[in-house]
Amino acid sequence: MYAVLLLGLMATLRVALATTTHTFNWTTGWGMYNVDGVKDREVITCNGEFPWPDIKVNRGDRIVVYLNNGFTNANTSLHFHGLFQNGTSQMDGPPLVSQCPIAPNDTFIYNFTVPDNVGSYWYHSHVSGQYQDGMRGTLIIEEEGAVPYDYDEEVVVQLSEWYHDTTDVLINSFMNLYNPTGAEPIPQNLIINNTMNLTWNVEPDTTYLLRIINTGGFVSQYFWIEDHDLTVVEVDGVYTEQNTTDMLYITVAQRYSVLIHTKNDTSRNYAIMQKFDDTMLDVVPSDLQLNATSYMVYNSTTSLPSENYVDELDFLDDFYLVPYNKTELFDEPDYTITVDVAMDNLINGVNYAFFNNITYTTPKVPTLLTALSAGKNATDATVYGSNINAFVLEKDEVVEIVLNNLDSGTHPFHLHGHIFQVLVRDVEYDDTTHAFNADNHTAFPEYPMMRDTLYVRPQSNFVIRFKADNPGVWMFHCHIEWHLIQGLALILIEDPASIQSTASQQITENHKSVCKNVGVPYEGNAAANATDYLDLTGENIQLKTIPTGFTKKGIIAMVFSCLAGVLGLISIALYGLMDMEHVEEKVIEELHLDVDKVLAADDGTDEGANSSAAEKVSSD
Ligand SMILES: *[C@@H]1O[C@H](CO)[C@@H](O)[C@H](O)[C@H]1NC(C)=O
Ligand SMILES: *[C@@H]1O[C@H](CO)[C@@H](O)[C@H](O)[C@H]1NC(C)=O
Ligand SMILES: *[C@@H]1O[C@H](CO)[C@@H](O)[C@H](O)[C@H]1NC(C)=O
Ligand SMILES: *[C@@H]1O[C@H](CO)[C@@H](O)[C@H](O)[C@H]1NC(C)=O
Ligand SMILES: *[C@@H]1O[C@H](CO)[C@@H](O)[C@H](O)[C@H]1NC(C)=O
Ligand SMILES: *[C@@H]1O[C@H](CO)[C@@H](O)[C@H](O)[C@H]1NC(C)=O
Ligand SMILES: *[C@@H]1O[C@H](CO)[C@@H](O)[C@H](O)[C@H]1NC(C)=O
Ligand SMILES: *[C@@H]1O[C@H](CO)[C@@H](O)[C@H](O)[C@H]1NC(C)=O
Ligand SMILES: *[C@@H]1O[C@H](CO)[C@@H](O)[C@H](O)[C@H]1NC(C)=O
Ligand SMILES: *[C@@H]1O[C@H](CO)[C@@H](O)[C@H](O)[C@H]1NC(C)=O
Ligand SMILES: *[C@@H]1O[C@H](CO)[C@@H](O)[C@H](O)[C@H]1NC(C)=O
Ligand SMILES: *[C@@H]1O[C@H](CO)[C@@H](O)[C@H](O)[C@H]1NC(C)=O
Ligand SMILES: [Cu+2]
Repeated sequence: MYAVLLLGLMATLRVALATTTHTFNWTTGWGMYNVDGVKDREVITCNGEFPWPDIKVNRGDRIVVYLNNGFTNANTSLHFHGLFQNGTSQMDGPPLVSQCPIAPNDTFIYNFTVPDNVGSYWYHSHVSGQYQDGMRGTLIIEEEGAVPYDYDEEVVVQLSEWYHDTTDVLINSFMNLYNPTGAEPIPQNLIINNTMNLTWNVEPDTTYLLRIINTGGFVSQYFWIEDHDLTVVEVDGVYTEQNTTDMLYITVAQRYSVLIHTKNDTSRNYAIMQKFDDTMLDVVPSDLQLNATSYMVYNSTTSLPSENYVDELDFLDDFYLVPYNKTELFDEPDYTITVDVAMDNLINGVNYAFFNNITYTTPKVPTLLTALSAGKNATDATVYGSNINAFVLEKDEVVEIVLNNLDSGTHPFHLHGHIFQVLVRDVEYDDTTHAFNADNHTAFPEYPMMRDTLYVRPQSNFVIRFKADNPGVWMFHCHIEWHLIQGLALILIEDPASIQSTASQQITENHKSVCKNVGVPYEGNAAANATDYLDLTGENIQLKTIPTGFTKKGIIAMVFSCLAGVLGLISIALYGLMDMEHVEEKVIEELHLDVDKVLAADDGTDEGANSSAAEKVSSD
């Protein structure tokens, strides 16, 4: 008996010894940096420095981050992208989803282990565009022997786009009546490892595992290295069967690990290329460099290569990748969530993004804290509010999400707390929207690709499945930060009974105090009603839609008349309205109005329409 006890003790000890706690003490702030070598601007610093640190830990380790909000007038939070946070949903990061926002001068303690994730991840602020100002870093989780392929050296590389203005400034003009089409701000450059014109010194005849992480907030990038094969072995923390390609297409938030075997010949150097997916830009300014060149250097005494031209953007389609640990297609779903993605204007003229006509509007209590405090009512989606697209999932059920993109843009969707299988990613048709048809679709793969961020093509659709085996509150959202700000998110409340009954899911004392300091209740339904959870009186809801044709016209008319007044003051390129001659047509088209009717508009005596402005509509 003593022997058994001793053995048990030794086992415990071994686990304890093998597990390291990595403690970080980070304070946010602002500092002036010249990231792209072109312009000095304010960026978000970590303990006064930029960029934010890259983290490397081992599977099973504990990560503790003291995140001190050093901003004077903004809340903050941190999300660890791709981590399952199994049993620690409150450490996931999105404010008003899994935690209270952290007020200035306050500290949130992120405290969790990483038992279930191995591979390439990253962390970033989950508050209105802060990560695009630099509040982000890479996070690699290692495990001896986990990468099922041989390599000599591991190298991380971070890709992003870069703006010369801070996100605050950009949001003000983006979520604006004067930007009725919702044109996203155009970045100034593509950056790599928080710089440009990077030099990567390589050894000959060496196999590198290059972990490529797109920490950007908007555009997808093509990535290739002149005359070098890229052998994909990991996507989003999922090791795959090898697939060799010349070129990758990487959306924001996605990760690819590739094996690269260097040449024996050291007589010359090669171009590392990044290229904008310019189809995602509303306008392409003539001075925008669509492709950025960095250098793979074998020989530092010889010249650097020039840009590498390609005739065709022939990239690997991740749909066809096969996970190394082949997981069979999950069973028929127990629960199917079908969502339509659309962009439209609300009554204030601002362009929003919608899942099923609902633009995510923050509740008064973080959804996880509602789930923890709602008792038996936690299984009733009503308590989470009518404006967050709440779906309650049952323990271990197979969930399918069918996403129909009614919008003409590409969107990379990310699911927190899970990886998912990709059953369908439909092609793009010519200018017509097509929804997924359950009775007529391409065959589902036997061993579907699994990852945590997946793009949908314009006016097309995708179908994904996962198992609800991770109790918690998880966000599913477009990872284009502009679109998240426009409300393109839904919330999954997974197995609320288990959330309530698990000790590690209970709100920590630190979390409670963060809620108190920011003035957000930590109990109650979406309307902060902690006595009657089914009474949603006073909940936050979205603005009204534009009700009828004439009112729409009135709003557009108002936009035009105002535009005329402020044109001198605004940066036209920023709004994607370069081509002013056709701006009216563009707005009419984007607002889905009957063009003939509007252009042949009456003299402005219509109800609701301001007459001089309406004249402006019809006069051009
Ligand atoms: C974090 O650093 C700040 C500033 O140096 C210090 O005041 C604070 O005590 C530190 N917190 C922890 C938990 O180490
Ligand atoms: C990169 O090269 C461009 C073009 O030569 C230059 O304008 C820019 O300053 C460089 N940036 C850095 C960080 O070296
Ligand atoms: C934060 O703390 C500092 C020093 O204690 C104080 O001067 C400042 O007013 C505080 N700021 C806020 C927003 O509470
Ligand atoms: C982190 O969580 C562990 C497990 O609950 C706990 O023992 C430890 O004290 C926590 N650390 C901090 C800094 O809160
Ligand atoms: C990118 O930066 C990281 C450190 O932040 C470094 O370890 C890595 O080697 C760099 N990658 C390249 C290709 O230079
Ligand atoms: C490169 O050099 C190594 C020895 O350093 C040799 O084994 C290998 O065959 C060479 N590869 C090629 C393609 O020449
Ligand atoms: C590097 O390039 C220089 C200049 O072309 C050449 O003289 C030298 O031999 C090269 N070195 C190696 C190690 O290939
Ligand atoms: C790089 O961009 C320019 C336009 O900015 C384009 O003319 C050129 O073909 C691009 N190069 C590649 C490799 O696509
Ligand atoms: C590699 O990807 C291509 C699509 O780009 C696909 O046709 C092929 O089946 C894949 N092969 C493997 C082994 O994954
Ligand atoms: C494959 O699955 C086994 C058993 O679950 C696990 O130990 C291993 O790490 C997995 N390998 C990869 C590459 O995912
Ligand atoms: C969204 O609104 C449109 C127009 O009012 C309606 O036709 C459609 O059925 C709605 N979609 C959903 C999923 O509620
Ligand atoms: C979470 O942990 C439970 C066991 O505690 C396990 O059954 C489940 O598969 C885990 N989920 C994920 C997503 O790792
Ligand atoms: Cu999007």
